Amino acid sequence: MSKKIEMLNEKAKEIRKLTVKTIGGLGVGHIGGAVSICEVLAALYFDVMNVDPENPKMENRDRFVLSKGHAGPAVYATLALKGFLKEEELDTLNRPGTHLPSHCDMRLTNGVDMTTGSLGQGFSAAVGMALAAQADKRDLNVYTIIGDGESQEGQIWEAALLAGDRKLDNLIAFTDYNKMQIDGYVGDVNTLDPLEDKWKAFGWDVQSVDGHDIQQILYAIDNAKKEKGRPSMIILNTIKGKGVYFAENLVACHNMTITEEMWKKAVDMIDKEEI
Ligand SMILES: Cc1ncc(C[n+]2csc(CCOP(=O)(O)OP(=O)(O)O)c2C)c(N)n1
Ligand SMILES: [Mg+2]
Repeated sequence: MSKKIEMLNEKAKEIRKLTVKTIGGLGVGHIGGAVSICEVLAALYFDVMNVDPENPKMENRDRFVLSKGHAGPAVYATLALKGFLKEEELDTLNRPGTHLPSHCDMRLTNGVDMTTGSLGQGFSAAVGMALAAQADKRDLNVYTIIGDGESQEGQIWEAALLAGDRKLDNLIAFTDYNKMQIDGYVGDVNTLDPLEDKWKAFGWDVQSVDGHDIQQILYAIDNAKKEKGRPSMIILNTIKGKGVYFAENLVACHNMTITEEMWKKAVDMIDKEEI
C-alpha cells in the first residue's frame, strides 16, 4: 500500500471514530449512512479537493454538497480533522445554540457549502453550482453525495437530466449505494437496478467501485476529472453501518439510539482495526 493510501485510510478511520463519538455522545442519530461515506470523505478532503480551512470562502474552491444531509456528522468529523472546526465543537451536535445541526446548514457551519436534509434538493443545488461555474468559466469542481434511497426522489432525475444536457463535466457525483433506506432494502422498496444504465441514459459517465476502497475511489475520481463533455457518477458500493459493531449491515442502523457503552466500545474496536 502506498504511503498516500495508508494516510487516507488512517484519515477514514479517524473520521469514522469521530463520527461514532459525535452521534454516540448525543445518544441518537443517523449512524448507518454516516459511517458508509467515511472513505470517500477522506479521499475528497485529504487528497482531491482544493479547499482551505484558513480561507473557507476562497472564491474558486471546489464545492462539496452532502445531498444526503442526514449524514452531516460524518462531514463535521471531516471538517474538524481538516481544521475548519474545533474538535470540541463536535460535542455540541444538535444541541441548543449549536453550529452543528444534525443536517447540514451553510449558514451555521464553517466549510459547509449548501444546506441539505430534504432529500433530492442538495443534488439540484450541486447541479446549479456546476452550471454557474461553467457559465463563469471557473476552474473548480463540484462534488456531491446522494443516497440510494434518495435516488427514488424525482428531483434527482430532473437535475440529472439537466446536468447531462448541459455537459457539466465539472460535476462529480457519488451514490452511496449501501442498498438500504429508512424502511428497509432499496431493492424491496423501489429498486434502482440497473442503476448504471439509468445514469448513462441521462448522459453521464458512470463508474462503479468498492466504496470502502480508497485506491479505487481515487482512481475513479481521476478518470472523472479527465472526462470531457459529461458529468460523472461514481457508484460507491458500500455497507451501511460499516465498521460499527452494533450497526453494520442492519436496516435498523438508519437512525438509532446509542448508549455510552456502545459508542465507546465501537470507537475502541475501530481504533484497534488493522489498516
Ligand atoms: C424529502 C425527504 N423525505 C423524507 C426524508 C426523511 N428521510 C431521511 S433519511 C431517509 C432515507 C434515505 O435513504 P438513503 O438515501 O438510502 O440514505 P442512507 O442509506 O445513505 O442513510 C428518509 C426517508 C427526508 N429527509 N427528505
Ligand atoms: Mg441507503
